[in-house]
Amino acid sequence: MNRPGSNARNDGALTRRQFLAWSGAAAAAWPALRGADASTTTLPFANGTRPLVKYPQKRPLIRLTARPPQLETPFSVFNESLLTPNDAFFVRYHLTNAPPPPELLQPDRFRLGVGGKVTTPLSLSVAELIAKFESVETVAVLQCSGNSRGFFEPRVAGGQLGHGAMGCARWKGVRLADVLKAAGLKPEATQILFNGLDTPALPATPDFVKTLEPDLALSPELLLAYEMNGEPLPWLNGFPLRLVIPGYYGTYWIKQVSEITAIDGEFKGFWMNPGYRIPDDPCAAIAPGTTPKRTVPISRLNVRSFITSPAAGTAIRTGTETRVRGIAFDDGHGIREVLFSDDGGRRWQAAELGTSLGNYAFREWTIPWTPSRAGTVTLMARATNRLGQSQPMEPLWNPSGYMRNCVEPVEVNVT
Ligand SMILES: Nc1nc2c(c(=O)[nH]1)N[C@H]1C(S)=C(S)[C@@H](COP(=O)(O)O)O[C@H]1N2
Ligand SMILES: [Mo]
Repeated sequence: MNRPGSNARNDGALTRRQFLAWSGAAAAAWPALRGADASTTTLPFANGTRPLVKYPQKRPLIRLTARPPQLETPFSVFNESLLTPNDAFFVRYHLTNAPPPPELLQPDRFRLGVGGKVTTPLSLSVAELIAKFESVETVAVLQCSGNSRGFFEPRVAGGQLGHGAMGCARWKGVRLADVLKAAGLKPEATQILFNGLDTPALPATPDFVKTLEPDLALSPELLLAYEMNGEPLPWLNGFPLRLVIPGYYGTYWIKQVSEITAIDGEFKGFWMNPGYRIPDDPCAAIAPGTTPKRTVPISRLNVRSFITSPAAGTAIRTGTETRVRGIAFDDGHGIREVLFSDDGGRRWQAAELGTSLGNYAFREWTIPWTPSRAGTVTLMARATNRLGQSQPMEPLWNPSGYMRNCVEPVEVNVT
């Protein structure tokens, strides 16, 4: 299948013909969208075997559920480049009728509506958004709240994900703040609601609606994005328009966003409460197996780092220099330091940080390493951001399996 807009004009708006070029096959696939099984892979925890499945515009990805599509990026992709390729970027939807069918996404049909407590309600096509508002770019990590949930002990309900529900992309779009200013938020607006075109199969299932406080929604960093890594968004990542909220968990990054509504009062929707809440505690953690007394909506990313090379289980020869490589990120303060240990965390050495693609991006780090003794060796990385926030050595626990950020040991075989 063609990418949407493989021949798109540089302004990101697709012509009707370009849209039809990719959407025909997508529309045919939609009624029974489940991808084509390629092979299987096994994530490193109990019941971790998953099919690798090929979806439209995607290379084979690790499938967690077929309907709605939940696809995870194979971890080796994070060793290939700092920007996660569009065809390898993870996919998460909640509702059965997702992604929305291509006919709803046609350039002459899709509209973004802005209404509620505003002085001037708007209804705009993507081309009109691009024509009326300045476009800007930002490189930012998108990570699901439940990334790495499969490693929780004791285990928790929810998608048993490895580390592949994250990715870093260059997003291009118009500023949400500019659009909200054009609509004119009324002073009584206390929350802004965001809804996409995906819908539940049953009326009893709550629609996926998320809210932001006006202060955050008016921050110049938030985008209504129409491009990802220089191309129109893939269908499964929100084509033709999605919200980008650098530094915040993916749950707020509404895809196929079609309705923005300013309200007074507090939205009571399921996906804000009880959905996507964390213990009201500085570490978002409680004693394993217990229930939190108070919860708050999940918000900003914590600090994480990963070793992407060598991969777990790699055989390495004593006395041979290898370059250990990995990535680190936080919620936008920026990574200050990554430390590396080859003895299970007793001694640490500073790794070298690569070029920064911006404070919200994956930051590459490397360190030369020459193993000196044979056997199973445990490698570790630990990042600290510019606020001094770092990663715990032991995992923290909460009942939804959110925000895992402990040091992730990688065992290699030195021969
Ligand atoms: N319309 C819509 N947008 C959505 C969701 C959804 O179910 N529907 N899921 C959210 C969640 S929880 C995540 S983690 C991100 C995932 O973005 P991706 O599929 O592009 O990786 O989308 C968010 N936006
Ligand atoms: Mo998510």
